[in-house]
Formats: sequence, structure tokens, C-alpha cells
Amino acid sequence: ETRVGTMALARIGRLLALVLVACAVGVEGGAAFSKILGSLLLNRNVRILMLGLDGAGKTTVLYRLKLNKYITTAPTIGFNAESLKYRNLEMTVWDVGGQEKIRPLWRHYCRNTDALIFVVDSNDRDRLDEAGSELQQMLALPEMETASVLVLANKQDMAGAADVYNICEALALEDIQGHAWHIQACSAATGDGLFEGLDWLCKQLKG
Ligand SMILES: Nc1nc2c(ncn2[C@@H]2O[C@H](COP(=O)(O)OP(=O)(O)O)[C@@H](O)[C@H]2O)c(=O)[nH]1
Ligand SMILES: [Mg+2]
Repeated sequence: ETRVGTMALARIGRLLALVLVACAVGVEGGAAFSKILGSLLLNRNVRILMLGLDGAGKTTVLYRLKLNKYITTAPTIGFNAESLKYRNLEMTVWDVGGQEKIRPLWRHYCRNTDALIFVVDSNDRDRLDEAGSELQQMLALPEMETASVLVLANKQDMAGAADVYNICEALALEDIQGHAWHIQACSAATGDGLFEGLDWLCKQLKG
């Protein structure tokens, strides 16, 4: 009896969690959200890395995906990996840039990466070059050989934001070889563009 009770409770708990997620993201967002999560729930495990310079907006994107609610975060300092697990989807997030000493550590996280989400602060024009060189270095790792690349041109809600064409050029995306890539204008603050970007990624992952 207690076992049945526990199982029922677990089911109710799961249902409740689903309902909460659906409520949190709203009707329209909920449909998009579940569609995308559904697409990612393949038979195999999916490993996604989310990288970018500090302050690009990675943590904000992560929270958006979890809660679809804008939160203010303290800039991530140092090697601060975050991770999100949803059934067979595993996402690891960390800052890149100016961290030569810990670079060897990355490779541990890079193994079997299916997709790379590279987040760029479109408003931080002074560091677009730096972002570009970090991206190219990541893509040069053998562990990343088969990864599809989604570049999120984040903070498009800001007046001074560079557009996707400028970012494409600054990051030399046209020079990327051997990877499927896509650049998506977005704002983690408003949520605009995030689902479109993920939608592209899902299609890539499905092959
Ligand atoms: N205006 C605006 N601010 C953003 C956006 N995304 C993130 N931020 C802000 O940028 C700062 C750095 O974001 P965070 O997610 O911590 O960056 P991370 O270091 O890459 O994890 C925070 O103050 C965020 O609130 C966005 O799309 N628009
Ligand atoms: Mg962060």
C-alpha cells in the first residue's frame, strides 16, 4: 500500500512539475518549450556545451530555459561550471576567455559534445574579436569535431547591440569548416529568439 502510495505521489509530483513549467512559460511559450524539449528527447543522450565570455548572458539563458523568467545574475567569475540535466539532455555552461591555465580542464567537458551554444554579448563590441578567437579555439579541439554550433547574438534588446551581420563578420563565422553553424539574434532578457535558436539546434541533432 505504501509503495503504491509513493508511486502515486511520485506521479503527481511529476505532473505537478510539468504543470508548473507549462504555467511558468505561458500558453504560447509552453507549446514551444515542450515542442523543443520533446525534440531533444531522443533515444540517445544529448550533450550540449554553452560557452561564451563572462557577462555574455549564459546564466540568464540557462534560467530562461528552466523557468522562462528573467533573473538578474552576478557575473560568473572564474571557472564556474553550471549544469542542467533534463532526462537524456545534459547541458554544461561555463565562461571562456583569458583563462589559459584552466584551458586543459575544458577538454574533460568537451568529450562527446553534440552541440555548442556560443553566447555573445552583442552590446560588448570591444570584445567581439576576443569572443571570436575563443570560439575558434574551441572548435579546433578534436572533441568538438562533430558538434553543431549555435551562436546566440544576445542582448538584442539593447540600443547599442551589433546586429547578426556584424557579429558574423567579427567572429569570422563564414570561415568555420566542418561544423553546421547558425547565428540567432536573441535576448535572454525578453526571451526573444531563444526558442528559434534551439529549434534549429534540435533539427541538427535529429540529423
Ligand atoms: N539587456 C540585457 N541584459 C542581459 C541579457 N542577458 C543577460 N543580461 C545581463 O547581463 C549580465 C550578465 O549575464 P549573465 O547571464 O550573468 O552572463 P554570464 O557571465 O555569461 O553567465 C547580467 O546583468 C544579466 O542580467 C539580455 O538579453 N539583455
Ligand atoms: Mg554565468
